[in-house]
Amino acid sequence: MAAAQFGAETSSAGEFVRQANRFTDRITADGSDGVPVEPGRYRLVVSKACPWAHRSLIVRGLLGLQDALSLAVVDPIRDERGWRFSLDPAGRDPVLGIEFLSQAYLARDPEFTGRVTVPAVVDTTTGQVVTNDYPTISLDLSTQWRAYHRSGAPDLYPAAHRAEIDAVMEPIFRNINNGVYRAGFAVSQEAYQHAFDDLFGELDRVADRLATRRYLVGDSITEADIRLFTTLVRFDAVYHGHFKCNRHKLTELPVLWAYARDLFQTPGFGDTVDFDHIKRHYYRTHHEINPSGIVPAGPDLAGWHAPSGRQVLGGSPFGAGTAPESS
Ligand SMILES: N[C@@H](CCC(=O)N[C@@H](CS)C(=O)NCC(=O)O)C(=O)O
Repeated sequence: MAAAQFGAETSSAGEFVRQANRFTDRITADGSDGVPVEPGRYRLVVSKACPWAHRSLIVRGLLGLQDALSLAVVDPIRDERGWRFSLDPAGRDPVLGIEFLSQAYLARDPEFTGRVTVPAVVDTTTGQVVTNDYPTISLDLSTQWRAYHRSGAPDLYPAAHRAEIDAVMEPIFRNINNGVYRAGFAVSQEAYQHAFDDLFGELDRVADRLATRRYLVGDSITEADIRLFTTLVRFDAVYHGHFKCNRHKLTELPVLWAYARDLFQTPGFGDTVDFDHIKRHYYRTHHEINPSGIVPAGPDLAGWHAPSGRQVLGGSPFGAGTAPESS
């Protein structure tokens, strides 16, 4: 949205400064934050276009939480009223009975004036949004919803590796996940260049790390890989052109391209990727940077299915767990 992207979230130096997440209640096993884990009570609202929402979609599927936590998917095209449930019959979410995600935000806080964002978790008993705090949504699915994980669910945030996972994820968030937005939404040449340098510097560092290890931390997939994947999978389709992140395409970075393909071909990853939603969302809703709204026809996606050759690095995707049946 114009006002948000080039107004409240733009610094005087022309940098994109992401708004803080407004609702941060945590749904916990012991209910310590007032909202206890309860199967069937909450609804995860995602856009398949959105990298932050995509994390929670992947985690929910890998952990087999589909029956415990239901899913609503918004239309990738926001209109001036924001995210819409226009993919659903009669344009309403069948569980929440609302047409716009903003209704759940306003049910929680009638004064809310920030950006209405996905992912969001809504309490179906009140119709109110509980949290839009994307970093904790996915981690809490791993740590707080254990009682409802499928048998064989992987441990995506293993206690023994948490410090390392957190340390690896921090610069990935700053320079890569949010870095592409900092490049794309910069409104000064300096701010753009800074974001661009941070982004490709970090991609180079991460590629070095992944040259000899199949996954970012330990021998199996963790939350860190999921967070990196959701940006990499969008890279050539949107960030390279639309956000001007064009030192290289992902397909020109051999280690990262093979790593991303390896994950894409892992059950629970590629089957959650919707390139149509991704492309239409970015190119058609960021009017300031793509006024024509033309959605590029490329890139050719066939390469995502080429073998990665990464198995030789060892490790196993789900550690002591098993692959999900379908996400
Ligand atoms: N909640 C975070 C991250 C989630 C986020 O930005 N989601 C995007 C989609 S990728 C969104 O919902 N944008 C709505 C808007 O810009 O109005 C934030 O506020 O920055």
